[in-house]
Amino acid sequence: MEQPKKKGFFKGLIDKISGVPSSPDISLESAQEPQAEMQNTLRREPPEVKIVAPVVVEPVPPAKPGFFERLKLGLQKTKDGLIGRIDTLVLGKKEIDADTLEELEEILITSDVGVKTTVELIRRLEQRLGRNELKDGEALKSALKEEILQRLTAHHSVLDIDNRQPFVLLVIGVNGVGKTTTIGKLASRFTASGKKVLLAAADTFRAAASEQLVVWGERSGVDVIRHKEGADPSAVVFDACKAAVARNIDILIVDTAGRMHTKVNLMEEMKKIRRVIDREIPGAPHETLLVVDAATGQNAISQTRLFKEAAGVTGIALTKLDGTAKGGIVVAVSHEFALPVRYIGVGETIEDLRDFSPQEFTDALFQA
Ligand SMILES: Nc1nc2c(ncn2[C@@H]2O[C@H](COP(=O)(O)OP(=O)(O)OP(=O)(O)O)[C@@H](O)[C@H]2O)c(=O)[nH]1
Ligand SMILES: [Mg+2]
Repeated sequence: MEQPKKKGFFKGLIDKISGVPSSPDISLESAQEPQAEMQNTLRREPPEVKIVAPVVVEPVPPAKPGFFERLKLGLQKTKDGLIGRIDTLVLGKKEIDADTLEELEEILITSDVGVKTTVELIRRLEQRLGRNELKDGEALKSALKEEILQRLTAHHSVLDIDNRQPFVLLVIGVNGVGKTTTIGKLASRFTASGKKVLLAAADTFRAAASEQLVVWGERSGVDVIRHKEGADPSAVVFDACKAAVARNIDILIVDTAGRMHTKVNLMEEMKKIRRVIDREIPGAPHETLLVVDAATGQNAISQTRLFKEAAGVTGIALTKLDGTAKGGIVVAVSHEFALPVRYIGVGETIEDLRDFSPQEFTDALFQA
């Protein structure tokens, strides 16, 4: 028996719109149909096709700010503060002189660029002024940008997790700086890039801490090794290391309780955690990431100093830059402690945790 012919997509569409089923006319058989009828069919088609077009057009989504624009938005307060004040300082100035640099010094220090770094930056700018390189405000701004970029680049390196397996990332810092949130964001990013991630809830200080980590884990389908509230954090870490090896994990991220660098027992607990990790996975942790809240200004500097001495910090994550005008802290922390800033947080969403790039950071700050 002869099978009914299948209609093409296009013909089906025409039928739907015209309400008249198009016979299999425009096929080979239709060549034998009377000519007038065939012309009718052909005459009908073009306007119908025109009607079809708007139906298949997808609605245009509202434009989202691009990656770089988001960074600029996240740094807006610092742009307004630091760069805005520099703009006001040089506005309409015919020439840059020693007084201008003195005022700039004050702006940098009050924007938390740090005394040591500021003094060094101003010395360099004075030298440039002596060489007649700072003709106007724009020249001063671009010289400052260059000097800052140079210092940020000197200590910069991205975290390379590919050279060890499992790579162990230990995350430390005082209360509420954003450790758990940063870990959650990192877990999603590493998972999205195809890595096998495991989390260790070594903050056993309060039950809500491991719950919070589990919620983040669920978002990206990542397991969390956890014990009961009040358990020994070293025991959690021991289990997590065993599991990471057994499951062929790429990166194990260890969340710890917020601790003051001044509390001796908590710092001792940290050392014990490190010893256990090293015993289970020799050479680990491969990175000890200190999370600091950028909005805490000078406290961020003293925390970095003390944790670096006591806990073997190898990299920094600076969070909450979106909430402060004192983003100069990024320069201070990196330059004064010769530590790489690995990540910056410029908001609450996953995309707002950025790999730190000195070039991108200075561009975002200095660009209008
Ligand atoms: N605006 C903003 N908020 C952030 C950022 N990073 C973290 N936060 C917020 O900071 C708050 C504290 O974050 P947590 O991750 O719980 O901090 P923690 O260091 O783990 O805190 P403890 O476990 O209590 O020591 C949360 O409300 C986060 O959403 C950031 O980059 N920008
Ligand atoms: Mg936490």
